[in-house]
Amino acid sequence: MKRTFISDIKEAGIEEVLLKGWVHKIRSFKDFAFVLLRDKSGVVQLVVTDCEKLKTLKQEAAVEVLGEVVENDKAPGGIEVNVRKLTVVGKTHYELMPFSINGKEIEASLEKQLDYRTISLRRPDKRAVFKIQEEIVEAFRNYLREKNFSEIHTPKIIASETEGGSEVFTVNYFERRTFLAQSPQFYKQMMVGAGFERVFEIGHAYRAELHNTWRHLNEYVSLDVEMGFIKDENDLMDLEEGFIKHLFSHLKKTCKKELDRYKITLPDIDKIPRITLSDAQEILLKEFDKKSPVGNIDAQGEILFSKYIKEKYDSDFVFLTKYPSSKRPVYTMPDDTFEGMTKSFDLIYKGLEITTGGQRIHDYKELKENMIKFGCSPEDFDFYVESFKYGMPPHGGFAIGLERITMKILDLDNIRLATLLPRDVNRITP
Ligand code: AMO
Repeated sequence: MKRTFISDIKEAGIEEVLLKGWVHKIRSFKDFAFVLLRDKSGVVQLVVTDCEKLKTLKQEAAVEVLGEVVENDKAPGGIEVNVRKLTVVGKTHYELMPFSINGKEIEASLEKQLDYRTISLRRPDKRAVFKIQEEIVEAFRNYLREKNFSEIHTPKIIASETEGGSEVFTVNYFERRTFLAQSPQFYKQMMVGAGFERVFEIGHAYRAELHNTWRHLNEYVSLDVEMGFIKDENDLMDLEEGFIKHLFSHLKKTCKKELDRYKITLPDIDKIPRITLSDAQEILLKEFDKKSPVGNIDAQGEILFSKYIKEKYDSDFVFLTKYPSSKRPVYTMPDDTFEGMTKSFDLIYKGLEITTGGQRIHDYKELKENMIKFGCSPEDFDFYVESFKYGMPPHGGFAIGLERITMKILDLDNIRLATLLPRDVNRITP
């Protein structure tokens, strides 16, 4: 007999079903028990009358069930299954669960949830986060493929760092000291030049940052885009704005249950405001008496500025544009019209930076000069700089942090809750 997923029982309309899943909860009575069965798609009530079996049945055992579907208004979802045969196919070997997983709220600290990740993820509400995440990836992929972007996979063990700074992990690669990629930056640009023109990558990025905060991971998934033959950075912001619109309509279609579970109503996206960094800094000072660091706004500034944008434009998103050269990586295109500034941007969503992007320098000589100006020697990046000799088109791109956008869509208060198996300063297991 073919297995039926719980969410399909009603639609299948069959009377006899084979179900597989875990024992979510047992409510025993004198000569029967209501057993809630959970699979990846939902929970259904079973009526079990085999008292011998019930004596040994434990919560979270993996089981297979043959039974008859009957309607019952009082049962969750309006149906229940009268069990004819129940077989334990995965025994339990615990005395006490690390924490209860069938209550309304999880009663375990974040650290404990992460220590016992396979247990906390058994909760449908915790797993719902990753359904949303899966659909973000799906929307990213189908939006870009539809626009003629090619999906690429670039190395994560690399010979030289790309984003500057010291936040890079080293790896022993046979006799050599190498690094874990902080971003696919150089490779995505090179592939534009290699003739793919438009590329995207969904892959891990590594940051040896010591920040142990609610928004930082040491390993995260980067949704990267790079596009050739652009006019300027506005083409990139248009592309990302289009993606956000597409994403929200995709999630409304595919994740209704999950969004409802988190009480999230996604707004219709129209235009995302684009404001220069220097204007944003002025607004922060004027409206909130908030001073900003040179060439940036800090985490509290991002929160206050988002508040201002929400009130003024009714938007959860805002692009901050024109960051100074001194605060952007060496590959960033200077802006001729704005002394000392670059054609770059950040996207802030509900008070958190989720994207950095911009136009890149595409001229070989200009790139080399900028590297020297930045105090790094072009020879160290030969493999990258070399590819600019052969007609590199004007290009640019951006990257979205997958866990950050997931966290913000669901209003989670810690990025670890949007990470299957987080890596942070203290955590390297499970
Ligand atoms: P940037 O370094 O700003 O830019 O990273 C892009 C986006 O990646 C996410 N992110 C992180 N998420 C979780 N933990 C971290 N430690 C972390 N660091 C970054 C954020 C951020 O906005 N090469 C450029 C992108 C480009 O210009 O194409 C880059 O990597 O959401």
